[in-house]
Amino acid sequence: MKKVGIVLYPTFGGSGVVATELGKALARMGHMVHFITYKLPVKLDQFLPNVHFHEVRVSDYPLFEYQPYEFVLASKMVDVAKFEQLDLLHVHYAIPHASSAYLAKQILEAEGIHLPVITTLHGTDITLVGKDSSFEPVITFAINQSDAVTAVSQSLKEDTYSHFNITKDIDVIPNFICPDDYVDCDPQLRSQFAKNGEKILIHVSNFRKVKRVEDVVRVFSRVKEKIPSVLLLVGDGPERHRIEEICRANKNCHEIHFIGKTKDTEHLMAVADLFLLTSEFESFGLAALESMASKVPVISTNKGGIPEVMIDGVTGYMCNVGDIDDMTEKALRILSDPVLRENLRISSYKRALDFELSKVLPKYLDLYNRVLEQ
Ligand code: GMT
Repeated sequence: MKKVGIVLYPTFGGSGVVATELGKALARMGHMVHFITYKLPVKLDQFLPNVHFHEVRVSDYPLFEYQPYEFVLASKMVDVAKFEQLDLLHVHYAIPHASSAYLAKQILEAEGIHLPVITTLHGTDITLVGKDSSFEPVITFAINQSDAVTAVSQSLKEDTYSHFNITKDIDVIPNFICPDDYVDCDPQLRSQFAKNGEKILIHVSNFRKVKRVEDVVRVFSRVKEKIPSVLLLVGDGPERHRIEEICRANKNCHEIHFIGKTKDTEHLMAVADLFLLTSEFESFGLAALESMASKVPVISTNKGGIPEVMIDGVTGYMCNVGDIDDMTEKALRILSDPVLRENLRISSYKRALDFELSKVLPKYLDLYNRVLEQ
């Protein structure tokens, strides 16, 4: 039995979901898991044996214009590591978790306690935030000082080496799904959205610019000219208001449902005929994998790690970023051909099973053992 600290973002992002599900799986195996972050993680919504949550509380001292979260986090890591006698600390997302972990490790070292640190890179920590040169020295240092580093795709591994001066080996451990979490289509729920038998397109994201949600709306607008359809937009974020304004201006709000944030994306995905992932870039594209696990084919872009998850013509189709014509043509092809759609549904699910938890978890456990033997 190992005692593992997991540091993560508790919000609706893929990195938080993966970190939480990993911790839950470790706890089910009998390991003692300690989640450390500033809010209860979205997917940690019920009591589970062997799971503990340690909230990082930043005091609101008026002198600080910016609250020193990194230091409070490092102090919490030290506290939990000492009193729960952690064997290792696994941090998800480099900024600021890897640098706070380095600080915690040094503090513990000074007290004669050795705490190995594993950093998992998820994507935007490297590709967007990480490329901001003001972060660069800290990220490079923190990654190089980690006892082990993983990336969620080969593409992200290569990006990390090309953007930063990394001397450490990076293991690629892909994201995963828990097949039991996915459900079949609920006809009643489906008919709530598709009252007259329309086709259902869906997009799930945090509505950041990188997701190009406007492309989703543009593809949908062209699809519905040919095939009666509705669009479910699930999630929330900086771009949502602008997208809502576009839909209002186009007067198609009655066909586009803004669902907002929900913990239960599985039931919504299961009612859809097609998932659209129009991102400028994805280090992995967990949303595409989740859709495939729901037996819903995907039209995605072909950037970053997406081609490591999607198989063109098998799980849906991949298109160039911003190629609305191609995305529309492929969407119409899928929506108008029930035999093709059924084949894609079956093969998407089959492909998703390549990433099931039972195949990915041993890779993390091997890494934990390796780090503990060092
Ligand atoms: O971009 C997001 O949706 C959030 C971000 C995160 O850290 O939660 O997602 C990144 O990590 C996910 C989990 O590993 C990947 O599936 C996403 O592809 C990646 N996002 C980007 O690269 C834009």
